[in-house]
Amino acid sequence: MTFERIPVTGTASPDYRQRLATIWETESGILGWFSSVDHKEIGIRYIVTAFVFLVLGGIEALIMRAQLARPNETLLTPEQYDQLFSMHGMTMIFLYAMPILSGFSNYLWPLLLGARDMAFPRVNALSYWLYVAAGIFMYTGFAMGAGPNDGWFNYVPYANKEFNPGLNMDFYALGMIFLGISTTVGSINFVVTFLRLRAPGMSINRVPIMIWGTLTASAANILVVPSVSLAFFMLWLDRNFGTHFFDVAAGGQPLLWQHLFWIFAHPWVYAIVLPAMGMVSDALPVFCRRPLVGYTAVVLSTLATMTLGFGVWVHHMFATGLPTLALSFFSGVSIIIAIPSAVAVFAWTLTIWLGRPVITTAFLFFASMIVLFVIGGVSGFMTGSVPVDWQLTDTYFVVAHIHYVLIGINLFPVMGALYFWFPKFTGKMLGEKLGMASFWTMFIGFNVAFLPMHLTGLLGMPRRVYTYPAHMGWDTLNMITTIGAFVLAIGVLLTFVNVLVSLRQGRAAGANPWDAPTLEWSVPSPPPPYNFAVLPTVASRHPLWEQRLGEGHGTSSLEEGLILDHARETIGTTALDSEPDVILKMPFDSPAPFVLTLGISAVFAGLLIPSRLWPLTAVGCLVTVAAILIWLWPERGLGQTVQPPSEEPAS
Ligand code: HEM
Ligand SMILES: [Cu+2]
Repeated sequence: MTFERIPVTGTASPDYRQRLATIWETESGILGWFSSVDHKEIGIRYIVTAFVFLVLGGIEALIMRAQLARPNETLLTPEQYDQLFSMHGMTMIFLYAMPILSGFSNYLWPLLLGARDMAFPRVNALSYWLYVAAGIFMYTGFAMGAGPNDGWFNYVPYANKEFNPGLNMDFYALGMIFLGISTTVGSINFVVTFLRLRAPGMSINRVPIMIWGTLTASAANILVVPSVSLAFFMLWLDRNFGTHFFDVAAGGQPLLWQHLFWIFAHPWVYAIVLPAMGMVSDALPVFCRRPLVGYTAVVLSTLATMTLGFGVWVHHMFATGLPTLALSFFSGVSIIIAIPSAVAVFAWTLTIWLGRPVITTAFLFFASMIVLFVIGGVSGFMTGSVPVDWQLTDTYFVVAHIHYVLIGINLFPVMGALYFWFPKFTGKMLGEKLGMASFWTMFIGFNVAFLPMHLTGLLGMPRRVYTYPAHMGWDTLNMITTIGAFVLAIGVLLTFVNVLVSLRQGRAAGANPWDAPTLEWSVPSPPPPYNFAVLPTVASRHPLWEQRLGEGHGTSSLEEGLILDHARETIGTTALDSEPDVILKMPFDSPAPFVLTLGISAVFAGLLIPSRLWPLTAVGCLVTVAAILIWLWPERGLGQTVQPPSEEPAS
């Protein structure tokens, strides 16, 4: 071993726990709140913030649906509609769907892996603050009547200064680069945490599938976010400094925008579904009282989906006049992706089939995802085929498809995950009666809203239009869709009510209310600030089910393990076999990530009108540098050579 200090093995005595609690606790009060780097705190904040954005995006959607309920409606002007559908898409995709999964992952990863925090707790806090700030930044534009108004895909030349002279696109372009920093640092944190912080014995074939989902999504983010950041940077230069990247008249290339955007945005679709699929793969089996069928196949299919996912972006560009040979290739790959997705669907179905499912709200949300995923998959198959897509593209069929995919395999599993992990987060159970009511209202409302949209699309109603003439055969279908949308919204609301009620008077949950097999259920609910008193040693994929399954011969050790209490410490392990390797010193709380975010926000605000606001940018740069200095200031307590206390055995 490469330890400078040999860690002690033992069990957790009460005063050892007490010592850990003092070391790990976040200071109370407002300063503590802005300084906390605890992954659980950050995870909850991510989840709450993302749900706030879900509500905002949902309200935007309902206003649109009110406008579209009847032909020739004049509730909204075309410009208002443009901003609403752009903000809705952008909010749902970038400020809800991805961050909500980051929230669950932030909270759950260290617990699932048997660690005390993420690899870089301060970076974790930074990614949260940057996300909030970028969200506020883009919504500031909207509040000023200058929100993005060319769709979340933001095609040039509509987005060029010539056709869009306001600040709308500058808010969006800068906001996206801003948010990209958050995503990138967050993703790097996940990858390093995966490589170094798994409990001793958790070799890569014992990692929960949710970890694989977030890991592949993070790896993808690191590869593709630069593409979209570059695109938005070029757009910002075109708009503010007279460059001509996307200007045909000067030899620029509008299609370049679409390539750079979709090289990012298609894999992004997997980034917002693979972690959700992972949550289902881990949680669904708990209710079936048996392990997931085909662990290895599902892990490999996760990796395969992501890998193929990089190669299909052109299916969003079938109608742009690219050479047919290219179209055939991208169409082929798009359709092949159905294979790994089907592997996951078969694994879940078989798990239910072979198990004895306990029907709870969480189970229903997870099981319904299978149905919705199949429907979304079939329509995806259709739009993946070039000649069919030529008919369907830019009709409501596509709107139906994206919502089956996004709501079906992001929102539904997220709701399920909320019912499943809420007891761990809060120590309280969510109510089952309200839960069931919420599920059925959502499920029925969703299908009433979006199933008929396939027909509306087949009948030729174009998407992104703010109204339509009467007697095209679309009137009734649109009215049904709008009613369904409101029912769906009521269903979501019921879960929020459930959360509020349960926080006050929910039934106490206990450590493991679902009798689940993974490590997060081995600690109290909610977990103590240090997560694990002794660091667990893992001998199988289901440490808490070993007795029952005869797996790993019951040799995981959760009561006795490494004792680390010299400061904030956790154990670093090797990448493949997870052998203990080093004692990692974790940072203390610090306001630096928050201050850094303020600095970066000022920089971006200044760049909105670069010619006039440069002093703001300059101040922002100074604050940023100062915050980095505070962040990096050497702290004695972090050194690996810190003096060991006296109980260290002489070995
Ligand atoms: C109550 C639930 C929802 C309703 C009623 C709804 C409704 C709509 C409507 C009316 C549009 C505009 C269609 C058009 O004019 O082309 C739209 C677009 C869109 N929605 Fe939703 N939506 C809902 C939830 C969601 C969720 C949860 C997500 C993602 C997680 C999402 C993602 C999108 C995206 C990406 C677009 C495309 C925007 C664009 O074309 O620029 N929606 N939705
Ligand atoms: Cu795609």
